[in-house]
Amino acid sequence: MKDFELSQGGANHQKPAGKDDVMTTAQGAPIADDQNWLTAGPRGPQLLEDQIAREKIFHFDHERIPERVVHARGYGVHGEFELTDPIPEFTRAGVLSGEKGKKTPVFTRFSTVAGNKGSPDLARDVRGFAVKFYTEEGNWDIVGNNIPVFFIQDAIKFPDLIHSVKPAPDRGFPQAQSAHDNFWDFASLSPESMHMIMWQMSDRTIPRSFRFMEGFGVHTFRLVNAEGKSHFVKFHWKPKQGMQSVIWNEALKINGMDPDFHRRDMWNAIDAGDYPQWDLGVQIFDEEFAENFEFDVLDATKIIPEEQVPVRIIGTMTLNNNVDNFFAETEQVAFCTQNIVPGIDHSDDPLLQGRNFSYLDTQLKRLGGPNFTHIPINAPKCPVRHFQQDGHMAMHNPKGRANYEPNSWGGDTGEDRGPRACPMNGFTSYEAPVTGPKVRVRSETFADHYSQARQFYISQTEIEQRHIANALTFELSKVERMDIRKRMVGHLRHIDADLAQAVCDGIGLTELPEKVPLAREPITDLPPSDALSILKNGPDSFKGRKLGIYVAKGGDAAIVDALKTAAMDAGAMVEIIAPHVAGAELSDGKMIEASEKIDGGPSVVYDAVALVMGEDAAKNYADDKPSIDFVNDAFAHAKFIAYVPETMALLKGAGVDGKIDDGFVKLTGAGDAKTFVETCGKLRYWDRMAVKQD
Ligand code: HDE
Repeated sequence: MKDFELSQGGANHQKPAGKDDVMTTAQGAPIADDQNWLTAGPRGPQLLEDQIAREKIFHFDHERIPERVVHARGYGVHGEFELTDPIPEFTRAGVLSGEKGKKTPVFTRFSTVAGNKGSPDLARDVRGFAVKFYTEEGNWDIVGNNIPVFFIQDAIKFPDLIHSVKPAPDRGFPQAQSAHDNFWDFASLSPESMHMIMWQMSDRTIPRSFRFMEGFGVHTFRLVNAEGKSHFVKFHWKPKQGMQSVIWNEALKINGMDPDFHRRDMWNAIDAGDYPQWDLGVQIFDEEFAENFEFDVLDATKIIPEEQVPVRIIGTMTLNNNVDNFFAETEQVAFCTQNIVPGIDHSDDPLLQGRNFSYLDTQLKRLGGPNFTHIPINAPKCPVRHFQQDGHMAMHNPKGRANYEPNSWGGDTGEDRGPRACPMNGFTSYEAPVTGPKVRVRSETFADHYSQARQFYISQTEIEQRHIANALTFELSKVERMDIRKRMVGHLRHIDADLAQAVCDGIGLTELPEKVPLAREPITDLPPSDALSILKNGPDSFKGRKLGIYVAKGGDAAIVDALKTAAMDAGAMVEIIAPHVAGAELSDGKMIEASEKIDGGPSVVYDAVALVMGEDAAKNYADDKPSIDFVNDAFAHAKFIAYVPETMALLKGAGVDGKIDDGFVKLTGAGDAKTFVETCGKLRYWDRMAVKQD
């Protein structure tokens, strides 16, 4: 190759364009050289005349659109919803009342709330769970979260809540964290947030995967049937994969190791054909129940326990298709709570009503104009007919003269006269009576802030309760102002005395602070609800989970093989980790390829681990820090660990040789591999944590 060619910036070394792949400008003009700006002489100034370079840079300069003001970091996936138990008696919406087996395409976007677009996936945060159903009667969005309640009761408080949790305006940090003064200042001055705080401090906010979390519509909505009769409804998504979370110490390490942990997990699962599924459940109740319920069903800081109104499963969502283009789909998708279809209606929940304004408004800013429904990801898959016209980027433009109604163009058909409203099939609002003076007050029925916070706490297993206490201790220890810390403990005293004491001790207060004044005396004898615990709703198999096998020279090839087979038979994924990226030579003299070098494949990214290496190799890595961390972390995070006896030196190096408990499985032959994978179905050996605090 001549020096001259090398100096052409690479363009000339590529295979030349064929007949059908000639690069063009956005105006369609063919390009001869896209790698060198036109200059006056080889060393002279660049010429502004170069329309090709200018167009390329111009477009690049405008690649970004404003990120979402909340839920900026998200990940979207396509799928379908199958109706398994139609409910025409409650709603006329075809998506829920059509034939059994009816399928509706969906697009689902999971997200974190507080962090910016580039923040790590495992921030302690609420997860967004937004589903767009492309129904035959228009788009219906359930814009929900993975927690069934919210911090505030009135939408007017939302900017304050979000300002408080986002980076402080003067210093611009902390990013994607609630562990700071501003957030806890706001929360401790907003007693209504206490129920949500319990959920937020639980392991719900550090899910192992989007695949392993629940989703909730949060608000009470209405279902309206063909006769116009209305019932209230709450929507639930229940993961068929079971629920699972990580431990806080794991979350911190995963964020460093793989900030894309959740999106990678989703992409890989779908790519591998392991499609995650959620059942759609509804809690349906009438006005009479609403009137007799202990709390106001319009208050989004309250749940309706499943024991009181069972969740009826009516369909299943399967996510089975990754996006083709992240920007076009995940970034441009525009969810709106006001996207409902005939048969579904809003309630008067003051949080929902405010959202109905906010979502449409925010899309205008983010997507640049009123025609964002023309973008394919937002476009309904049913016919769209109206007289709206023009505006930025109008893609679908009507033909003909009629662009208003009433009009007398054309005959009786829509062809020339355009569309007409349809009183029979069109959307009609439920005629809920409205009375009362115009007031700016919070309803008295919203005044109890602690009863369900307590109910949530007492519904947790001991280990989960400890995690809540630890999370509160961690977060409040990052709060510098003592009065804020104390105020928070003053709230906790209304929730649970032991919890308040544990946090009080944890953050080093010498005496329990005063209880904060109550707006209403809480109910202290609400029964626990098993549905609120993650551990009581985990899976009972290792399906969809990931086994990491750390191999090194001389590892028993038959055992590695048996582990792989057993894990794959159970529907789990397997990754091989080795000291070198090239892999390792096993006992059969053959090289096994590694997916990760030990430094890049710490045990925190696996659900269970196995150690298979020869005796010399184990001795060799017994003082290797990444190898020690691999074992140590797996042990500390209560993971199941399989090991061949030859790895004893490594276990010793990691200081766990004297602590072998029932969470360890010794692999003496290929048969033990199956036992190990079956044991892994429990996901963690929690007893280890009962002895030792994490
Ligand atoms: Fe949102 N929220 N929100 N929110 N929200 C947005 O809309 C807002 C609330 C939720 O993947 C924004 O398109 C207000 C509750 C999800 O694209 C914005 C209030 C719940 C997503 C907005 C709330 C949610 C958003 C920002 C107080 C659970 C991401 C960008 C009443 C039920 C959707 C956007 C996606 C996004 C406003 C409270 C869930 C600004 C005013 C409660 C999952 O419009």
